[in-house]
Amino acid sequence: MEFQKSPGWLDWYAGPCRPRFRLPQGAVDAHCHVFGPGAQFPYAPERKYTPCDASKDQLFALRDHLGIGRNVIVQATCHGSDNRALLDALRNSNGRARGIATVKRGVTDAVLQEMHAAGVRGVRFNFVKRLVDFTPRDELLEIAGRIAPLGWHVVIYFEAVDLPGLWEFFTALPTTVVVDHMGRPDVSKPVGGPEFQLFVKMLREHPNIWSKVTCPERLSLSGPPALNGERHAYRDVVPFARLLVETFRDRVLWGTDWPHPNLKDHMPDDGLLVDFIPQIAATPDLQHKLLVDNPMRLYWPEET
Ligand code: 0GY
Repeated sequence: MEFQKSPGWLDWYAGPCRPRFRLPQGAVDAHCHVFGPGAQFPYAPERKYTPCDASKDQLFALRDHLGIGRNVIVQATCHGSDNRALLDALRNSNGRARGIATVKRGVTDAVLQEMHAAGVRGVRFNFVKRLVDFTPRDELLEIAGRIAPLGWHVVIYFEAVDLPGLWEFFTALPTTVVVDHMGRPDVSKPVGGPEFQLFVKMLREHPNIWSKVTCPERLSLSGPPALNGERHAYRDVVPFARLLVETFRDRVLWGTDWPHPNLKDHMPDDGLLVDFIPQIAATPDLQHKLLVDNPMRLYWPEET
């Protein structure tokens, strides 16, 4: 099948620099995706965007180029609940990738078991309205109840303004819960203001909730260095990520978000995203927890 990518969509950047920051041995990219290729793994009819292809081989090449050890591949909404591209990537990773799937109510135990064998360790619930249609809460709770006995967790994606209405649902989930992209704060608002502090309160009061400190390129208003002439990229995101890394040091994860879906103003150089890490995790100890200890405990507990 031929797919035409959505207008304005930027392709991922094929010439990333080699990072100056030396990642610790075995660092995990805990948030990335594969897209298709559409000819082999068609995009879902219900998708809200059509991406450019981004194959498992291209992801694994980036992993090796950046000095990353392992990946956690997150099912992207353009594939709906058809997890074939994800499973294919996991099965071809030599055990160096785990996955987060999207499933529907009624998924059979046999399918869940098959996914577990391939390396799936969680499901994603998406509340970002431009990406997905609404799914009733009782359906999500039913899915959470089904995956909990497998030791899987729930990944949630939402925007900061929607947290008050979602709070009760999130804090009632029976599993470990991992929040994508710091709950998408509006970084033009103060880090100590009510919006981000509500998110911090949720983590403080609920030790089963973790956060990815990902996507400075998506959240930033100050932008990358080439646009604003500053030495450091994504300066306005730093205080948010840093606060989480320092306060919840055992519950934070880092990832590239490659191939960076839905970016329309600039596409980051993934090498520079690696160089961003010391700004948000300033000591070798914090870096090791963020990049190795935490993701290994969550995704490869048998090796820790
Ligand atoms: C991300 C962010 C986005 C997209 C998706 O599954 C997706 O389509 O997650 C976004 O558009 O903000 O995590 O990749």
